[in-house]
Amino acid sequence: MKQSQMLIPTLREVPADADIKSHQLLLRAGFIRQVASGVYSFLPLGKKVLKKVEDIVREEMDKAGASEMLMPALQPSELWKESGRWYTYGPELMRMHDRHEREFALGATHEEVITGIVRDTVNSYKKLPLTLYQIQTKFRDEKRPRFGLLRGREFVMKDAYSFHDSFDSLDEAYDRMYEAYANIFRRCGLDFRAVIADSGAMGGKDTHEFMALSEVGEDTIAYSDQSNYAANVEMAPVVTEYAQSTEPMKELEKIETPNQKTMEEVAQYLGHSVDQGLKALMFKVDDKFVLVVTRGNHEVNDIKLKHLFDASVVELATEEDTKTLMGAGFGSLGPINPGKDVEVVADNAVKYLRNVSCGANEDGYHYINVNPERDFEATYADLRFIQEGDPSPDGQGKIQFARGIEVGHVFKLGKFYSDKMDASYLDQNGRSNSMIMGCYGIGVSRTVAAIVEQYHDDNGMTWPVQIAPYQVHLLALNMKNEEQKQLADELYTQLQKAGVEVLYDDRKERAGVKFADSDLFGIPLRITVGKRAGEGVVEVKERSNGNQQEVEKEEILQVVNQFLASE
Ligand code: 9G3
Repeated sequence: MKQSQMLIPTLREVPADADIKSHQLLLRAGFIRQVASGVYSFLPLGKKVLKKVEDIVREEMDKAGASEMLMPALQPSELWKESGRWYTYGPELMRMHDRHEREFALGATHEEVITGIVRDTVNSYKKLPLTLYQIQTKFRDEKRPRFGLLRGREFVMKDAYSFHDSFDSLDEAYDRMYEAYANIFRRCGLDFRAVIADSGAMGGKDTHEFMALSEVGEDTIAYSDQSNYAANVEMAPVVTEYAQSTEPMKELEKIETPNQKTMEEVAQYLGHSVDQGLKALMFKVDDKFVLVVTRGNHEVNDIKLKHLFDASVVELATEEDTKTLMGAGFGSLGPINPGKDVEVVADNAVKYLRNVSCGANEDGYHYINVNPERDFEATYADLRFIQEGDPSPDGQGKIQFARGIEVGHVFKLGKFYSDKMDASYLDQNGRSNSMIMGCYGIGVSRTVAAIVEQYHDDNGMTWPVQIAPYQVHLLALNMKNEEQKQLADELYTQLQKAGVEVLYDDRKERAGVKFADSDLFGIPLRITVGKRAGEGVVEVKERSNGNQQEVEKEEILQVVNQFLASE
């Protein structure tokens, strides 16, 4: 394609609100353009890349036995009322009325729509298993869209759904999808980990997230330094064996600790390290109030708390509720004589401690010489976030942290939707059963940004060849010079005929502008027609490593094919 005929509005300056590389570079290189907060257009070069990722996804989905379809973004509220999610989702679910005042959701995901279709069209075990997928635009009204394509309000997702008459069949589909995802992200050139994840509000049990490693990722991965164990930090169980402290128990004492609020302040005031103090936080777990006790140096893992109570909503209680229940504010809470309507749970790391401190449930007072086995009742459980250095849950090595961008998520849904929406089938005994489901998502537009996060340098993007918008960037440095123009035109025609994807910079621009744009776009191989055009000699340069060589025009096709074959 000739650049003189394309729209590639490059920007000199980085937009103020773009504070990660992928957002900055995709905007500056004219690959995307913001229309509204969290809403982007894909301009020609960006669209080319998006399509490359989609085509890889399509190939692997088809290979995994899934059939592509396309569902509407406009979803009648009736379906979401059947699943109950019309009422459980808040402002994130974009809703609208049509001209007849009928209510619709703009599709954030398609469990309801696909279950509605399969319920009405599949009624026998003979028709199962069935895996369907689409690549489609999703709408989620994020409160704080940010990081460009990484967290948008309209984005491209591949979502697949599978239907089964047994959990074994679901396991098979799940494993095939898992494998397909690994192929997809490998072919996209991503450095990724599949991590054990939390199924969130989706119900179901097993789920894995595919995380592209990146410092700007919003998720934290806990992985073993000696095995391939990896989990979203929310899910990683703590398997540390705690030993009973052998320190003799001292007499419990109540100490005045005026204006000492934080764990650090109290520990310093009482002259002990933070991990010798108990932290007590009040949570609202569904409609119950729960005081969660951990060591001062640990953090409460609210996902583990949610699973402990099998709750739907877990949030910190307000200070007001806390004062009413406990007679004290946040900085003075403790498990000794808690409010009567408060359930006390404690992390396993607390159980065998001796002579620690905790809030006295009286503002400005703490207890010292607190001994859990003697001084308070609590239900013990694994309630803290795992920390770096903790033993890996698989018993091999120690846990390290990394940050990741969630680019894929696979779920075993079970009967969550088929029960609610009566998607049933007759088994071989003629009995009616709810179908068993799986669902599998890839953030396609998010994957584009994740690739840029892993493939860029100070001058711009450095696309892997299989994802790049074009394979070759052909620059004629001076289009007014007849020799250069002629040689460039000739090479352009020859490369296109050979099926090479060529972007031809035939603009009447200065060489410096052309080189800077070329570095920014990140097309893997650059051919520059310049001063030695008259001798039929051009320069070939690899974008990723800067290797360059002078090449006779007769050798060009062979050099290009050799490069493409080697990537
Ligand atoms: C909503 C809104 C946001 C949502 C959802 C629904 C996330 C929602 C989870 C999923 C699960 C799977 C199929 C593909 C793979 C992921 N955010 N999820 O269901 F209404 Cl506003 O989307 N869906």
